[in-house]
Amino acid sequence: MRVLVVGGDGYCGWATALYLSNRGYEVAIVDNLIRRYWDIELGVDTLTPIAPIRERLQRWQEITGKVIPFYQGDIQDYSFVSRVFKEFSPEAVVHFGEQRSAPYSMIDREHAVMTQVNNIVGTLNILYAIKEITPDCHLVKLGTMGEYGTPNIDIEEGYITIEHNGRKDTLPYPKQPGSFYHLSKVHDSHNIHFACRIWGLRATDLNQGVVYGVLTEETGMDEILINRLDYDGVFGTALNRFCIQAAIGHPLTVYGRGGQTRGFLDIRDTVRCVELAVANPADPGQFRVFNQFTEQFNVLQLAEMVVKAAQTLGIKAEINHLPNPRVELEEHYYNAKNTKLIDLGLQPHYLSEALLDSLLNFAIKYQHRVDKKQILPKVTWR
Ligand code: NAD
Ligand code: USQ
Repeated sequence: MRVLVVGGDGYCGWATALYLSNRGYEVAIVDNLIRRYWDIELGVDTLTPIAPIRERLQRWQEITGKVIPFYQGDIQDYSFVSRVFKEFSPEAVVHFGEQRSAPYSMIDREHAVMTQVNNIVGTLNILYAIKEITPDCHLVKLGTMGEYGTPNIDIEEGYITIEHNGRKDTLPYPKQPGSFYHLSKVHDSHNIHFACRIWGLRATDLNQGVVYGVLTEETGMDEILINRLDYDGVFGTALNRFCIQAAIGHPLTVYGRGGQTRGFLDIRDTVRCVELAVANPADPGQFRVFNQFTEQFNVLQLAEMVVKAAQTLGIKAEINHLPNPRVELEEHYYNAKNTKLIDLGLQPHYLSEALLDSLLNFAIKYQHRVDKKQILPKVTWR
């Protein structure tokens, strides 16, 4: 099957492109490398030294004999998108190619506008390219668990059945996202749902939780294939940040009380979930939503697990409750469903001492690359 991985130079996209290629899918990558530019804009860098995309792909070919064509361009440019669709004729598109940091989207008006235009226009162009060029192609779109927010009722997978004034319907689950970034995902979901309804497109929205970890079978094959691992206050995410902070002796940055609960998953499960969605496509006209996470934790629990794992490596880590730079509930009910991917065959890698050890050791190996000035959060929501 021909699979186009949009955003294939990024954290989830790179791991997924190699995983699918290794399993015999014919993969091509689209990316405009803007993420590497955003790092430069912010003066931050990944913990791991990532090679230029063409060098990465060359190495992959040398090791496996598999060729992954690379299309460099911006999916906001429809002439570029349509050229790629005509040339590659994808049977599935896995779309990771967005600005994905909540803090980045909250820096100021320019960054909020840029995030929403980039994400919503890019996705719309992909929807039009599918409709006009490859109408049977299945869109697998990366959404986020953050679309739902933290409601005081159970979170369903995309839809909820409601009885109102004696009538009953199954409707899109209410959305209460927590940043202009998370809002861009809500807008995308509405556009994709609409395109499925009016044009009969097939799509799966993967509402992914926070991803952790860095190694997958493929990215661990060679130093040149190494994946990115962000630790800074804008692009770094909770558990990855805590491990790197512990490794360099920085107090763990729990925002506020730390009762914020989220869904989490190992990057090895990200790649598998995407494959499951690709291998089991939605029907024409169907807009499926899968909640893509394997476990729920609150951030204080995660920090405590990292402190404990660090101790066994002889590192004394401590937790610092910082004033929360975000506007979010710090104590709340949270119970999200996540059975659809399990039903398709996902066998989760649950968070373990072994994974924390490996992340801590990874961070120790590259600790000389950490810029301590980039750890504390600088962007506030207010
Ligand atoms: P990333 O920033 O590492 O990768 C995104 C890639 O998309 C980058 O290589 C970037 O250059 C590319 N890109 C962005 N805009 C583009 C455009 N207009 N045209 C072409 N390429 C473009 O992000 P990630 O962590 O790999 O996340 C990938 C997707 O998964 C995102 O949509 C994100 O919202 C979603 N997601 C990520 C996480 C997580 O914890 N990392 C969790 C849930 C959902
Ligand atoms: N947090 C801390 N300390 C930190 C970093 C974060 O306490 O040092 C807290 C945040 O306040 C928040 C929670 O941890 O309550 C998660 O924050 P995060 O930065 O790890 O993740 P988030 O901003 O939600 O965004 C990440 C990805 C995004 C994806 C989202 C999935 O960057 O692309 O959509 O995870 S979800 O959280 O399910 O919406």
